[in-house]
Amino acid sequence: MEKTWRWFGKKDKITLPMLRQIGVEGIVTALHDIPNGEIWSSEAILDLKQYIEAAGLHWSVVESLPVSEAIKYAGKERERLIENYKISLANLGKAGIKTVCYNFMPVIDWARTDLNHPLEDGSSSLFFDKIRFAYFDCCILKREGAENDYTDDEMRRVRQLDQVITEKEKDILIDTIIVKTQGFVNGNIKEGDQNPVAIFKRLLALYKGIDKEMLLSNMQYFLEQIMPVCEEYGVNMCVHPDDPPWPLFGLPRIVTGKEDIRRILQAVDNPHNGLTFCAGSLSAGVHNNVLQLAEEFASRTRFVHLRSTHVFDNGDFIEASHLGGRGHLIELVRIFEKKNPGLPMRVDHGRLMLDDKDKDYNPGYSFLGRMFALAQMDGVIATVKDELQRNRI
Ligand code: DNO
Repeated sequence: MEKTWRWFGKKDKITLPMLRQIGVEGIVTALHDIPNGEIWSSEAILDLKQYIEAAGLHWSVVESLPVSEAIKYAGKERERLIENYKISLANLGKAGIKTVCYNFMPVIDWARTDLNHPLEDGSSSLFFDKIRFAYFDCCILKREGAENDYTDDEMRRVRQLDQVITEKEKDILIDTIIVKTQGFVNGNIKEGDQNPVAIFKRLLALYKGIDKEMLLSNMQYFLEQIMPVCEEYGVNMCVHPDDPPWPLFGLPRIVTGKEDIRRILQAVDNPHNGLTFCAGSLSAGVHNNVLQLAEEFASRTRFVHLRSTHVFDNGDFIEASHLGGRGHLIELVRIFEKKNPGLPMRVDHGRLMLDDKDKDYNPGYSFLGRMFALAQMDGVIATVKDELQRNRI
């Protein structure tokens, strides 16, 4: 596997020379300053590419070239936005950047409820608390019919939480679910936006009446339109699974597990229509067996996110050690190195530890925590390669 790292561009506090020192080979990045839906020009792409190369690294993967909402809900802007997307893809292909990660999650990219969940050893990790999430949905957003998406017991606990939650905790919950986790991944809401809850409600309304089948057919349409460009320039698209892999806020989700992934890959059965195998997102769903998914989809995987989760009996989950949890990353590396060797992989997220505190890194994207996880995965990859080589002799 190629060791890559998600880097947020020239303004990232974690610099390219720092990444050289810790054994990173390839860079995963995007033109973060270009608003969703606008064209990535060749000049801007080449400028960043050369900046990366001047540091002795190379731009391995784009994460993400964002898919605008109007493409997902088939709004009237769709054709123009797809044309723009095609031009950006062609410009990337011409520049030799051929792996493009994207997602098709409506309105909200990944979701967590706690960005600093304390661990016994003094470090912290990202956490998803089902009841706090339901609280946001039912009592802050006050989404119509939201209570129907939760069990009676969950609603009882939501009401209990309502008795004790403070205004400050509510603000943090809003900030965590729809602001802090979204802006830096080119999501819909950014820090500093006024009244994020109202913006979020407006976005949700765009999907009224759109069910899973419609979203899937919009995705198929998008992929069919862009495939000729991908073929011409050798660009591989790789969809990121939904995180967490189940419907949120009454919105359809279409990349949640085995059946969904099969359908997408078959609907547009072209090697340029591939998968980002995010072991973290997939493992948060107890319906997913990550190793079976890897066995089945390794040949269509173009990019791997190595991360793991631990899921609690009540449905809460925490981002686990990269050597533990439901991601089974050791065996996962074995499967990929056997079935599709050399794929770019990045450690996805890391704990907040030691000097990471108070650095204001993007949530999940600490320096020391990710460096620690990268070192662990580096060891795993080296061990697996050694095993495979010795077995061949
Ligand atoms: C969060 C990330 C996601 C991912 C996008 C890909 O940490 O895993 O934001 O980058 O969904 O399009």
